Amino acid sequence: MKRYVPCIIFFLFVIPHVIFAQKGERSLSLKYGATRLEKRQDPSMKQFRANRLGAFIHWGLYAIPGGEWNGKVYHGAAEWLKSWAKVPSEEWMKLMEKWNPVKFDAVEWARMMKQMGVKYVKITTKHHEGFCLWPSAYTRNTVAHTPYKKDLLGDMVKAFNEEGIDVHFYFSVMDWSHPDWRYDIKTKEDSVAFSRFLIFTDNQLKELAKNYPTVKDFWFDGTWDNSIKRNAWWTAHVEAMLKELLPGVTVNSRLRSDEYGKRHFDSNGNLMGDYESGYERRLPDPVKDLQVTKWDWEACMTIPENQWGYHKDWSLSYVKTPVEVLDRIVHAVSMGGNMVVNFGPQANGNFRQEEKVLAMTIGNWMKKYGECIYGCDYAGWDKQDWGYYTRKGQEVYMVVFNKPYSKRLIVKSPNATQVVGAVLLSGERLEVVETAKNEYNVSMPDREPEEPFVIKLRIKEATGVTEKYRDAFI
Ligand code: FHN
Repeated sequence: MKRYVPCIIFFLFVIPHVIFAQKGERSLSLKYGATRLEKRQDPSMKQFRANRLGAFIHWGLYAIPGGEWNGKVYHGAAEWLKSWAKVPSEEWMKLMEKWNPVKFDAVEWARMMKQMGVKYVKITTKHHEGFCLWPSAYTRNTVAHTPYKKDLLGDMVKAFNEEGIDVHFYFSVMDWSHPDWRYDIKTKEDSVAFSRFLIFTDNQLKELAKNYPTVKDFWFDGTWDNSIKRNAWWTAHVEAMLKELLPGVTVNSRLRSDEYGKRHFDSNGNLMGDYESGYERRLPDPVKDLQVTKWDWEACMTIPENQWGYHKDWSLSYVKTPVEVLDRIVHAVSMGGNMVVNFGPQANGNFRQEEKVLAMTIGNWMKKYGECIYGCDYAGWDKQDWGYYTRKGQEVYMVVFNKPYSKRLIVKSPNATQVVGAVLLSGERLEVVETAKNEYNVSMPDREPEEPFVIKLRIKEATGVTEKYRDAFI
């Protein structure tokens, strides 16, 4: 009998916990799990949500080699070159001697981002390589010890803020160049070193919060290793520490682990941090994955298939067109998420031409149609093949990406919601024909736009269901 005791305990206690956890019901009492069950509704979080469109800037020493080391071009992400080419830290950090982005102009960057219509920019303060864009007092691996010397981060924060753009800090906890960084804690020595590393990281985070108090968000990365997962207390502590230092600040889910090593969502299935940050270079399915509309989330996207930092050869993978990037932006908003489009500036401080064109094209579209993005959310209407719905209060937007040969855009409204009119954002009216219960045809404009376009629906809610329709008896 004794032999079966562990099995009985497993089936009686562990399995039910796992099942409840998957349903997102509270069953385990967690010390380091989610701190709330609903979306945050304070002004800072509302602003984060309303912003909807952001830009990522991945900029660090990796921009100097641009994906090539000792004559060999590596296809992987350029910011991982140190790892692909197995470059020792001392050698990698010699790149600091060449860091001199003489063409960098923070004001120009901010103008470009403003023109693109982004409401916030996420800047890599420190990526996995360990090089800091600010003059940190806690390491030598900073911009202060390069020929450039000046505080790049400070200049960016100032310039972006002056354009009314919020600044978010990307921060990699994993630091390949710090002697105390560990992937796992296997020995007493690891444990001692890693404790020092966590103090070092706390100091850097406090320094960032203190020196750049207008920062609105911390976006953590490099937190997936066992060393961090075994220190769940620390992830909870960092979230609390930053929120105390910077009231209103938002923190992504990627920072957090609970005491069972569960990341993003705790062992009860509840979101940790303020918004989910697992959608990287991919998006939830707009029909099957509607559960994401229950929490805040933010996706990020590269323009080539997988290059965040500057890589000199973009021909090595597929490069998305501006319309494809736009499609992803609208897709995210239609499911209640934010989208962050990545840029990897060159080492001299210039953006590559393709990125400038993309930013300009998206910006021109946002100027005309941004009304269906900013402040918008999941509409709750069944997705149709022509594109996506977004919604702001009583305004329901159709964002049309695929023109139908029938010249009719099918709309299926939720129960007790009638469509009583449709207009282009220019004001031009479109014909609406009711075709069945809660089904309509909206006609295409006479002059069909040569770009994705937006139709605003006029709706009436809770006015009673039309009785003229009968379902078939089957
Ligand atoms: O390894 C990084 C990668 O270089 C890049 O910074 C992205 C951005 O989301 N995050 C990591 C991978 O998840």
